[in-house]
Amino acid sequence: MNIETIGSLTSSPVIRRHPSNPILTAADVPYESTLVYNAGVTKFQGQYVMVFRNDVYDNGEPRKFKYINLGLATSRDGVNWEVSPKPIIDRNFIGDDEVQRIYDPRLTVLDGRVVMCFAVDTLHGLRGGIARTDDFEHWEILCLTVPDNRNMVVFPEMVGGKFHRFERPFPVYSRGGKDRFDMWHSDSTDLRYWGNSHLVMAVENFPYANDKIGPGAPPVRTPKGWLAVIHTVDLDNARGKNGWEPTWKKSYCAGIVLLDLEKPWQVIGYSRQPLLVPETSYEVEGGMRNNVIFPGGMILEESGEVKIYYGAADTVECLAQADVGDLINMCQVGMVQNVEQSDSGNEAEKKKQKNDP
Ligand code: BMA
Repeated sequence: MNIETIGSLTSSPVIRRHPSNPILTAADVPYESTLVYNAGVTKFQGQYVMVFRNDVYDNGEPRKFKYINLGLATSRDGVNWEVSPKPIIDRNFIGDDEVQRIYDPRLTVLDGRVVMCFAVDTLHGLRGGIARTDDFEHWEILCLTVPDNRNMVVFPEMVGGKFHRFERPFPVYSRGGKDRFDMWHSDSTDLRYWGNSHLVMAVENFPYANDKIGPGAPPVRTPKGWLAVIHTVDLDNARGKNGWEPTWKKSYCAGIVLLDLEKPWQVIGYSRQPLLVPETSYEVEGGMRNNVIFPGGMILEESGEVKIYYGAADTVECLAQADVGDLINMCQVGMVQNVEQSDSGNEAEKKKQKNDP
């Protein structure tokens, strides 16, 4: 398969990795744990709350996968975390034998309650789940999509009388039979039934992605628009063994997008440069899958500081910070109206597909 390779990328100067990174690892977890990453993070009832993915391998040995569960951690400052004594969610969460794994949680506080999106691997495909809780103990399952869908994030408030979510389905036939996965939007009046779907952005819109894009953290409201962090993936067949994965050829970065406050499926602007690129040792070395930055939490502080939480190398959880004005400026440099209808995106895609036999 021919692909246009992306080449080397660098992180934006506006983003600062926290000096305490990684802020959560398996060593912080008081139960069986090998990899701690891809957490959802929010502020709830006066503290920071994190639900993290905990992968367990036999003796911590690569390729001896045992199970995944989700753990809970709380923090007063968003940097130092205390992990609850037991995991909170495992594959029995939904009460369906089809379910193999539940992972990649994202948290939104909506009407004073916590809404969690999560990925569900089943025997018949990957489903996107939405559940709601007040205490991280009792949950109400609201929605499970048909396959294949993943990376769902729910907005923190209703807009135009509707709930809103971003999601990342896996179209295959229409996208050349391979990864060309894009970010979509749907709305709902009850968080259970979703529709009115729109394409928000496609992989070919991003000069630094050639494989797929998807929602990262639930968007935050700013005066200029909804600010959303996304993940972007580039594939390079020249990449060899990378981490524990024998044939890992992908690299995951974070990107930043600004969306219309009233019509959150419409892109106002987005940066043509990545926000965060795998560069530090905990992102590029010794991980399960090196070169992965997978954002799942974004918090806008009153000071204007934005905290972005991300899984690094599918192994540890990290924090990066930026000023909200800088992130908005990055998007405004790349202003664009109605990306989903842009011909240039379609032309770029046609060109790429023509190059792929
Ligand atoms: C994605 C998901 C994430 C993971 C990433 C990189 O497709 O499976 O959970 O972090 O790949 O391995």
